[in-house]
Amino acid sequence: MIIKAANKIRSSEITSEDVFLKRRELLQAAGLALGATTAAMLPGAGIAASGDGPEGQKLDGVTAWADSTSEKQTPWAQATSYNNFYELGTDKTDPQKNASRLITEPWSVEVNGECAKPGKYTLEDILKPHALEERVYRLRCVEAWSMVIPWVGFPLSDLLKRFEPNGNARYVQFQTLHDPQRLPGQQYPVLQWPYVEGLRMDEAMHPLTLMAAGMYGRVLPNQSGAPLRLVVPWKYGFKSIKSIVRISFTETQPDTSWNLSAPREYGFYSNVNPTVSHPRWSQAKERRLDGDGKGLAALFAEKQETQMFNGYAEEVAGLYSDLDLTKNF
Ligand SMILES: Nc1nc2c(c(=O)[nH]1)N[C@H]1C(S)=C(S)[C@@H](COP(=O)(O)O)O[C@H]1N2
Ligand SMILES: [Mo]
Repeated sequence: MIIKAANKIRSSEITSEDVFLKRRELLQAAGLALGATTAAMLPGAGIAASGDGPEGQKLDGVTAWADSTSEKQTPWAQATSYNNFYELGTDKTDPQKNASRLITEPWSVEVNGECAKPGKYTLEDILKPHALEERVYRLRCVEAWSMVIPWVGFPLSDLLKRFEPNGNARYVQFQTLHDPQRLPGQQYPVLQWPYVEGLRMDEAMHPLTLMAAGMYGRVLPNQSGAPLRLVVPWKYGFKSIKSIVRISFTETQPDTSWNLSAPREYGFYSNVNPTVSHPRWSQAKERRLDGDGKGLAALFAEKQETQMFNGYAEEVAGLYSDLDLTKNF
């Protein structure tokens, strides 16, 4: 791969990066940037992946899902060094640097709201009844880059059914761990913490919606959202909330972090849609991160067309037949 000199990159290729560069400048101006050296090496069940190949505990008994994409996969080294996880820093390379701060043991998930089986479930309670599947999905960030990742998990619907949602449950909200020691980015007001996301109940119960506990055959590395994260492949990446500690069944549409932060730019639905531009940049194309570089080398990845619903239109378009997708973006 030819690495272009920075001054030869057309501005149209880097528009999406302006956003995070600007956020970093703002943070630095305020004296709030996360130092790369703040990450203390503390013990924990999760891992802070930093090498070239898959690291972490191997997951046993994983079966291959029949409908995985056969597109070239994002190499592990790239998938774990170019991340959005603002609780571990706002630069793409920060989550890897700060990953060891996130201690994931013990871990529990609180389930509440409109269901018959609310309560506090340990990670083991959550995982135990479910057979693990490997599903290779595309994940596309609203910043116009995408990856192809072999996730390991199980359908979210199988988990939600266990809590017996009642007739009032029309939505489900998810919340990330709130702990500024283990997630030091929460010491800075970049977003309202904790990070929250939500789905309509039919979206949550859709067979493509995955609760992931691993990737590349191993437990999730911390920067990827250990120990439990959502993967909603037809929606922009920010819907795929990481390090989940709470699941709430609600009657009304729940708050979501990016909608709270910038409602004009990020709607509740956030379906990947090449025909609806973000107010500040196009969504027609994406940089596919499937090369060999690490970290910011991703900025030079090849561009390709973005597909409606990220290529999952056949499966999910029917969920939105009653909605005007330019209004419900
Ligand atoms: N808690 C939390 N979850 C999050 C984020 C975040 O900042 N905090 N970023 C989101 C965004 S914008 C994207 S694109 C994906 C990135 O997932 P990846 O790092 O595994 O590629 O995580 C999403 N989940
Ligand atoms: Mo994103």
